[in-house]
Amino acid sequence: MFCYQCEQTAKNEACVKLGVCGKQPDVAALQDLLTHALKGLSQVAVEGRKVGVSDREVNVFTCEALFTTLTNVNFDPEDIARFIQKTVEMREKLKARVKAAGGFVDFAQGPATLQPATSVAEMVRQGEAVGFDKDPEPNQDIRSLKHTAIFGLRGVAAYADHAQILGQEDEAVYAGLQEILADTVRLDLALNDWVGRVLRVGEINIRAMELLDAANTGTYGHPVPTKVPLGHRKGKAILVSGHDLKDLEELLKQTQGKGITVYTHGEMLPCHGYPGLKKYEHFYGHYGTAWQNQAKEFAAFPGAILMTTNCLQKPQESYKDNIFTSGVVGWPGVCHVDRWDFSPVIQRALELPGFSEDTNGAHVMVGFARNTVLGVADKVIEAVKGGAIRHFFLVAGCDGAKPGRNYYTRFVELVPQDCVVLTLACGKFRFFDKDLGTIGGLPRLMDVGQCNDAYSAVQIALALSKAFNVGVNELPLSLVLSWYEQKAVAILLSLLYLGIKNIRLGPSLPAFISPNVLQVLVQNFDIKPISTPEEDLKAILGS
Ligand code: FS2
Ligand code: SF4
Repeated sequence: MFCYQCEQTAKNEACVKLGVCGKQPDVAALQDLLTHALKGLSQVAVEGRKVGVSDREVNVFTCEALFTTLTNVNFDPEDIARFIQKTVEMREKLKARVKAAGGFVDFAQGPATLQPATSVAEMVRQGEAVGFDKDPEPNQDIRSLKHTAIFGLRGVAAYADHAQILGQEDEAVYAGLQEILADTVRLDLALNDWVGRVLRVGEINIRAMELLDAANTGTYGHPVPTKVPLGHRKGKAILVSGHDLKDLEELLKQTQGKGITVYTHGEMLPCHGYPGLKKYEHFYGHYGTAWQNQAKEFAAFPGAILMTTNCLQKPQESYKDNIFTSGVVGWPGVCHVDRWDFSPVIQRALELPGFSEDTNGAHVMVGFARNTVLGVADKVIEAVKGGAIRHFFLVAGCDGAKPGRNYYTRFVELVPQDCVVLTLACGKFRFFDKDLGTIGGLPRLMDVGQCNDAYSAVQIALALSKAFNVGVNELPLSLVLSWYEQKAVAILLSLLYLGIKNIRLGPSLPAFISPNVLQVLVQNFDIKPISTPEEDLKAILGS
């Protein structure tokens, strides 16, 4: 096995025996074979577009299948094997259409000719031969950029899949994604070609995130500032984790009038701010923190749990019968619900005891996405010009298990009173319940949303740069980011594509970035690894 796509990879080099995330070697090999097969499907899709053939089913499937290879999404070898078979079936059907239209399909070798074995065990062997450590690319730096592009495309695929579920698609996203995936098969591209392609992944990702933003706000309205209780109500309960708004909506519809309260977990917290979701009276509070604490938090939850996207960890025996997966998520032996029939989840919630009493207590605020923040842009600009707000920090990204991540808690604690902290994604659970007070009627801590809402943060930065008539890099704004999985890679590439400089990145730098590629990033974008909160704040604020 060889997997080095996420931040917690073993020794910050690669997981070679077993995934730190719990991924078994067979699943790792199957995911490599699936990625290989998708490269082949993409090669045919690229040839198809040259003769006017683009197949929506193939495009949607490409994203869905790539999404299964993200960290902490699908651990079920049978699921991945099915995706491989379907990829090849689709490829052959597409070849026939492309050929009929006069296009090229006679690939002599490579992923477009892959014939998957009939048994899963044999497929595992096929996968072992096409892993990231077997990449025939001889140049270490090109290999690094290629792998960065593939991991970034996995993130793009996740966003495009979410957007598509809510009816937002763009052929240009599918075309760009398949073109670059197909290019990873080539050995004739130079280093600079790959620098360009890596930035192009960032560009495609902005469009995918824009589609997702339109999908979420178009379906459920713009998030509004909303107080979310951290306690619970007496009675039966369902906990929804992951990132999928449509799954949550369908579950809310299906649980209406059943005496069940629905709570959010992890990245679902910002859902409380959407008018189209918060209108449900039985959609109540938030339970727990970030994904890496789920074993402890899920074990203590007295109801059913629905895991909609990343990040799933190995379910413990104590709650294995209470947890359900949907969409592309999977764990062997865990009940997978067909979209959108949540009756098994509801049934289990009714069997379980639920909470025995009400609790009152703390709450957090959500709903500070672009519409809210830009709705008070005048106030913000006035506060900056008048000197009430000195600086903005976007402290955002993923959470994770490494001890070094308490940097982000400490950083937010140390941010001076005349500065504002914007946050998004699950990294916020390091400080989300802190009361940082207000500046001129504005909260000092504003939750922009999920990692999926990074587009919203970019729009806020672009609008401010327009209002102040300066470039984004000249704004009194610093990005202090934490990464973990491949959506974060895609977002980082988007920020680089936009020319955003001076990003501080932690808790460690990606293992797939070679020393020379890192040097290019430092030279061109002034990317910096985080140091200590005290030193970084001093360097940013100059005091
Ligand atoms: Fe957090 Fe995990 Fe959102 Fe990432 S919930 S690390 O995959 O998607 O940010
Ligand atoms: Fe290791 Fe991350 Fe790959 Fe899991 S996803 S096997 S933790 S590198």
